[in-house]
Amino acid sequence: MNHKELLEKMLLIRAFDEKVNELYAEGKVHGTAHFYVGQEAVAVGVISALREGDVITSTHRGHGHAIAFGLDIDRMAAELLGKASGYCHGKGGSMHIADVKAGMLGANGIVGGSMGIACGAGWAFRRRGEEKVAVCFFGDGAVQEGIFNEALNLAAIWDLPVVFVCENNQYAMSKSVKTAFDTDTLSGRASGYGMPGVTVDGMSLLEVHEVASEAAELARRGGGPTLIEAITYRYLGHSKSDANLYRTREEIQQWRKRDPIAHFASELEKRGELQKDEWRELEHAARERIEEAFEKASEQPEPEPESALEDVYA
Ligand SMILES: Cc1ncc(C[n+]2csc(CCOP(=O)(O)OP(=O)(O)O)c2C)c(N)n1
Repeated sequence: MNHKELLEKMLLIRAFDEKVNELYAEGKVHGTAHFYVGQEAVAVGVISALREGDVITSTHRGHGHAIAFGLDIDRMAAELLGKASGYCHGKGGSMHIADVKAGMLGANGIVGGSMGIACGAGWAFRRRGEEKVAVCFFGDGAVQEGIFNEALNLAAIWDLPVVFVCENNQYAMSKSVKTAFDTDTLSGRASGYGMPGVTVDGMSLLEVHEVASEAAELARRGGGPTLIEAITYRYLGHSKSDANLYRTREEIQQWRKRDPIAHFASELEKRGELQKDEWRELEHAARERIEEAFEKASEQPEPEPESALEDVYA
């Protein structure tokens, strides 16, 4: 993908989650959802470093990972509206979007839950002798889960081709990383497992891409896992119901000034890869595409009541 296409991906992710946020407010989406707005450079920076056949595992905040991985926006929109043409036939919602065949091994409502899945995928690649990589996305809150220790240790001792990507968006619900950790970086934990750890500016797509490319290549060559910490920020609340009482408006404004999309667009303008303000047209096109997806989805049929027990067990 060229730089302009990467920018377009980030714009699509933003437009998608802004739209979902709006639809919630209108009572048109049920259940809950967690928005990726502000974090787009992480998903797009990491996933653009992958190759055909690589896989990812995602989180409760998974729309950005899914779109960056190339999932079908129409089917995602249909899932959010509870329609039969959605990824889970309208019965899973936001936190169960997956396309296992394509290599998107699933959003996950269990914080840290996908770390074991990523190790399993990495183990399968090793056993089959395939030069493929599993990327595992998770938040700063997940670093405090027991599975973090188990998964990172196993990945290290078995040299699994797994890239652990911690999206440090500064909060786990209302808990600030400043009070949850007494360390300068979360990537520092990597040394306890004997794997490389690196902290990167998660608002910079190019920096994320570079670090992720190195980690993926190391894993592909049999060099084992890496822990990447991407410093980022979620602009919107933890989920649809969040009054943002644990942080100030000023803090949000400060982070918005470092917006990953505006930052990357101006970088491309400087390089002459984009005309001045051309990204505003791309933004408009992304919004139109998302409007179209939700419009189409709203016309799709609901799942049949008889199908309620289908797809429940594997
Ligand atoms: C095992 C588990 N514990 C608690 C929860 C409730 N919960 C949902 S999201 C969340 C915060 C997760 O924070 P973080 O991992 O930093 O991700 P972020 O929401 O910031 O993207 C919690 C505690 C859960 N879903 N699963």
